[in-house]
Amino acid sequence: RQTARELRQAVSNGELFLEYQPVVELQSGRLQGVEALVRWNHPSRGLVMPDDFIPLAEETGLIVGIGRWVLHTALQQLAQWRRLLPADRKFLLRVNLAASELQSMDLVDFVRGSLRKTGAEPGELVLEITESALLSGGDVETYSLRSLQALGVGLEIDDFGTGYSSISYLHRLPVDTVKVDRSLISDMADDDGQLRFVAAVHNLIRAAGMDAVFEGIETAKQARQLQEMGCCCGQGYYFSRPLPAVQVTDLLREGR
Ligand code: G
Ligand code: G
Ligand code: MN
Ligand code: NA
Repeated sequence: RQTARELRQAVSNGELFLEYQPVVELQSGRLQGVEALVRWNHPSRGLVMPDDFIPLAEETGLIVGIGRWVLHTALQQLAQWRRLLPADRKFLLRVNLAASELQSMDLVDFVRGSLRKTGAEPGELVLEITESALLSGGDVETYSLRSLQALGVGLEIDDFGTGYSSISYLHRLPVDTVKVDRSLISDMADDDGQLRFVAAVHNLIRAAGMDAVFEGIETAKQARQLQEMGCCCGQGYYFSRPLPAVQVTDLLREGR
């Protein structure tokens, strides 16, 4: 088990790195963008995945520094990809935001500063926030969300369907898109009831004025079913695992 001291050093020692998982447009098969996912290259234990250190980072408050490193590093990478892409090509960078990052008073200033320094447009950035973080929001969180929206940054509910998923909140939350949790689609391919349920969830999201991204797509059949529902975008091992930045660069060079 990792200690707080090790995790604190991980940031300053440069032991964290990012991978990027493609988000694919289901109709065209092209990349709509990528989600940045942090990993820890531990000096003795080797690769440590976020599920094994993000909870500790949240408990200790280290998540704020880690989150800023992630955001700035990913935006710098986006600026490099931007140089390869035609000016009119839409390409979105998704970054996960932990609940406690939203509570930080200067989050919005940091995001604004990081966008300016890297030259990224606010509309190229989407921040993924879990339902529970969105719903537990106090004044600071609400202020942060409204300010980020005013800045032009996209906001997305992450892991939709795993928290309370209160339908009454869906159309009131200040978010633009919904990332539906992979547990919702896992049985869809061989369960008609589940397939109808997923279609209903998609309709609900559309009725709330938002777009849905489905994650955890592992088979061609799931991808086709979601495409036939008219879903915009998806993410999952069927399309690609999380990749090192250079491999995303290769995909973009190939015109994907
Ligand atoms: O990369 P992987 O699929 O193992 O990610 C597991 C979990 O860790 C996911 O829920 C993801 O949201 C979270 N996670 C990955 N990178 C980050 C990050 O940079 N910040 C935060 N807050 N969570 C992350
Ligand atoms: O919670 P969040 O959506 O941020 O986390 C994304 C996590 O989901 C990452 O850990 C990523 O490795 C994982 N993931 C991405 N695609 C798939 C998939 O198709 N199947 C499964 N089981 N996990 C996936
Ligand atoms: Mn996510
Ligand atoms: Na998710």
